[in-house]
This record gives sequence, structure tokens and C-alpha cells, in this order.
Amino acid sequence: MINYTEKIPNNVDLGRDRVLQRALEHWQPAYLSWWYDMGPNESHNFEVYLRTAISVEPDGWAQFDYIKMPEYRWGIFLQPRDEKRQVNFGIHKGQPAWQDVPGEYRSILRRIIVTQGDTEPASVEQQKMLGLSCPSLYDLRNIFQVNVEEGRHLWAMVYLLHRYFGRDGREEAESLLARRSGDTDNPRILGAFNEPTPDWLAFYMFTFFTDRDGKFQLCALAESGFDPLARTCRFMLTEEAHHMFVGESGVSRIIQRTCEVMKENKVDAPSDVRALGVIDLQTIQRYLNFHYSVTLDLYGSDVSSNAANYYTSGLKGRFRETKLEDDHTLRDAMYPVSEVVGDKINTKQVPALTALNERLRDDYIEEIQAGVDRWQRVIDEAGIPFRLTLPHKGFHREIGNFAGHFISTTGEILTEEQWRSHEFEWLPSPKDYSYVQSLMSGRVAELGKFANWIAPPVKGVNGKPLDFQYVRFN
Ligand code: BYC
Repeated sequence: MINYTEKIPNNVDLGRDRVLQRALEHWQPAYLSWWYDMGPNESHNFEVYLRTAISVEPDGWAQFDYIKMPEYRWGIFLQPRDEKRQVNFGIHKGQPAWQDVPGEYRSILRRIIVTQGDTEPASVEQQKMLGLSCPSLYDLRNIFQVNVEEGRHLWAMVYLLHRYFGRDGREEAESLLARRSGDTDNPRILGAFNEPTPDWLAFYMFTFFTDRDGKFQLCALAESGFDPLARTCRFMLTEEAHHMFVGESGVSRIIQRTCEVMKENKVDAPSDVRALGVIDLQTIQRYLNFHYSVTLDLYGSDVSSNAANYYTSGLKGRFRETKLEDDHTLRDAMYPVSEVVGDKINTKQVPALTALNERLRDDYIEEIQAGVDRWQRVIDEAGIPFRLTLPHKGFHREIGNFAGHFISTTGEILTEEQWRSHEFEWLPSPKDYSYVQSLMSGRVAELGKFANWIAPPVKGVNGKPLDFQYVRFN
């Protein structure tokens, strides 16, 4: 059970370690000040119907109630320890899982934790303004839920930094509050987290595509031989599931609404669709292309000695590592990666150990494809002859073997000039962004009402009706 009587709710017996408790209590006001500054705009007085974790058990861990976001009980929740757990891969396979940081891995482990931690506040910063243009109270409540939980994920990483990395860890924890998404001087660490999230279509795409990178990275870290990291990530994953649901269902509801309007009015040209105040499927495809390609970059280089080191040292595993049936050291295994040679994309076999980023990216793509297929069904059921597709893996990439090449959505290698002449057929143009934003000029806040460009969800939150007061503005 989680102890809520303390200043920092936790299930790690924080009260027993006074030094650590004081360090975190010192960080807490800095965190709150960051939240006031960079959290959802003009929302501090709202009462939001939010879920809060009350136990770490898979069933019934959450409690729903109205809460002002700055008073949300951010805390430290780790999945219970399994005394028999071992390091399950790499050169230390078979040793008892580490309860402390092995000295030789201190700096790379800290780096992984900092990179993970950095994404959490970044996403809150990216979404800061969206509450002002929400399509309904239901959606407003959902984005706030996502935001407070990303804040909690930052707490999760900061706990590890404070608890296991001494002074360096405390300094890193401060830097996590100092970097800013999109800042030229002090940006967030990974590319996608410096891109703007300017509208709600972008938000749903982000939570579908980029939060799912979060899922896959957390799954890989949940296999870590460093047990506190594994246990932290396992609990974070239960929260992550809701974020991906918000994204997938959000895009799906936009598609549904567009299809309804297209059918009712017997139109299909994008300009006619737009004239009816909904988002044309072509624009949705361009947003998809953007968020997919930017998120693929988050997996790092196709061939990476960093990734090999993380694995060999037992720090970061593969997706579902313990369910895979092989030697879990990858001594002789090979894995295919793509590379651009002249005007062709070739596949070559490389040592699987060095291709772990690529493998995780491939696992991710498989799950993404299934989600896109579900969106497609909405279009098919409406009887509209339009296909949503994932662009080629090499399209619009800035990290890895495809970086620096100009590859079309269908995988042709083009010159820069050729590519630029198609750029806005493939990616959202400034005009697309301004059209989408023109639909979202204000907040839809009447009970049970939804903006014209999105269908209502199938059901409300926690059994509540759609016309429930999910947010009280005070
Ligand atoms: N942008 O060997 P390489 C989430 C750097 S999302 C900028 O290719 P490695 C969430 C790299 O740092 C999940 N730089 O990469 C979602 C390295 O720099 P140095 C976040 C990049 O280390 C939504 C160089 O390029 N979690 O939770 O194998 C909302 C070459 O490195 C990028 C994690 O990512 C990039 N995209 O892999 C909220 C897990 N990619 O050494 C939250 C922790 C690479 O030359 N992170 N570089 O200075 C990792 O495991 C690894 O850092 C990465 C990169 C997989 C990201």
C-alpha cells in the first residue's frame, strides 16, 4: 500500500531514510514551481476528476476524485520486490538482480535514467497550451490526467537519481527541471521532445506514437538487472496504457467524425471536407507521417555500440526479454538492418547485439501497424475508399542509417530537390497546421458537448456519463 500520510506519498519506506527524504523534500518545491510555470496553462485552480494511484497492485490501484492539479499527490511507487529475481541477460546473466548500482555501470545507468526522465516534463511542456482549445470536458480531463502522470514519471526517475547516485544524481534532478522543450540554449535531450504539439490532432498522434515509444523503452528498462529501475518502470507502464488509449481513441474519433460528415454530405475532396469543419483524411495521413517518422528516430541508431553495451552489461533488455527463447547473450546472433547504398536501400546482417535499437524499433512498428489497421477499419466501415498507411521506415529520418537521405513515403531515394517538391504532400504544411488550429480556436466546455471535428467517445471515464462535469473551472 502507498503511504499518503507523508509529504511525499511512497511505498519505499521513505521515512526510514532521512537524508534521502530531506533531499527529495528539497526538490519538491522546485518541481512545483516548474509545474506552475510549465504545466497546463491557466489551470491551477481547476478541480479535475483525476485518478490517483493508491496501491501498486494491478487491479484496483486507482482512486478517482476531484483534485486541483498542483495538489496532485505525486509520489514514488515501485512494484514490490521479487527476492528471487535475477539479471536475465548479458554477461551477468544468472546473478541476483542488483539492489544497488554496480560501480562500473554508474555513469551509463545514470545517463539512461536521465534520458528517460527528461522526456516526461518535456511532454508536459509540449502540451502546455492545449487545455485552452479542448474539444470537450472529457478530453480536457484526459489531457490533464496524462500531464499529471508524466509529472509522476519524472518523480519516478528523480527518486532513482536521488536514492542511488548521490550528489551527481541530485544535480541531474535539478537539470531535469531546467531544460525546456524547444529551447535553443537548453533543449530537452531527444529530438521528438523539442517538436511543438500545436493542436489536438498532434496531441492524439503524439500520445499514440510517442507515448508508445515510452511503452517500448520502459518495457526494455523493466527488464533491467538494476532492480529498482525495473520495478519503477513496471509501475510506470500501468499508467502509460491510459495515455496510449487517449491517443488511439482520439485519432479514431476524429476519423469517425470526418467519415460521418463525408458520408452525410457525399463529399470527398479535401477542400469540400474542410468546408464542413472537419479534418480531411489526407491531413490526418500527413500528421501520421510526421509523428511516426519523428518517433522512429527516438530508438537511436540502427547500429549502436551504446545499445550493445547497455545489453551486455544487463542494464537494458529487449522487449519481453524473459519471454524470448534464446541464449539472452546474443553472442552469435545476427539481425538485419537497412542501409542506403547509392540509389538503393539494402538489407545487411549485423551482429544482433549492435542492432538492438533497430530490433526494438521493429517491435514497435508491428504494434503501431495494428493500431493503424484499427483506424482503417473505421474508414472501411463508413465505406470510404481511402487507405491510411505507414510511410517507409526511411522517410523523414534524422537519426541512424537513413539520416541525410531523401526518401519518399514509399521508399524511393530522391534528390533533395525532388523530395522538397513533394514535402507538403507527405508532411503537414503551415497551411494544414493553420487549418487544424482554426478549428480549435476556443475551449468547448458545455456539459456533454463535443467539438464538431471529433466524435464523442464510446463511454465516459470510470463509469461516468459523457455529460459529467469532468472539470470544474471555479
Ligand atoms: N534525438 O547509439 P545511439 C517516453 C544520440 S519516450 C537526439 O544512436 P543510443 C515518453 C544519443 O544520445 C522513451 N539525440 O543511441 C513518451 C547518442 O549521443 P552521444 C524515452 C539522439 O544511446 C511520451 C548519439 O545520438 N526513453 O518515455 O543507443 C511522453 C548516438 O547514439 C537521439 C528512452 O529513450 C534522438 N532521437 O540510443 C512522455 C530510454 N537518438 O553518445 C514520455 C532511455 C540518439 O553521441 N534512452 N541520440 O552523446 C535510451 O535507451 C537511449 O538513450 C536511446 C538512444 C534509445 C534514446
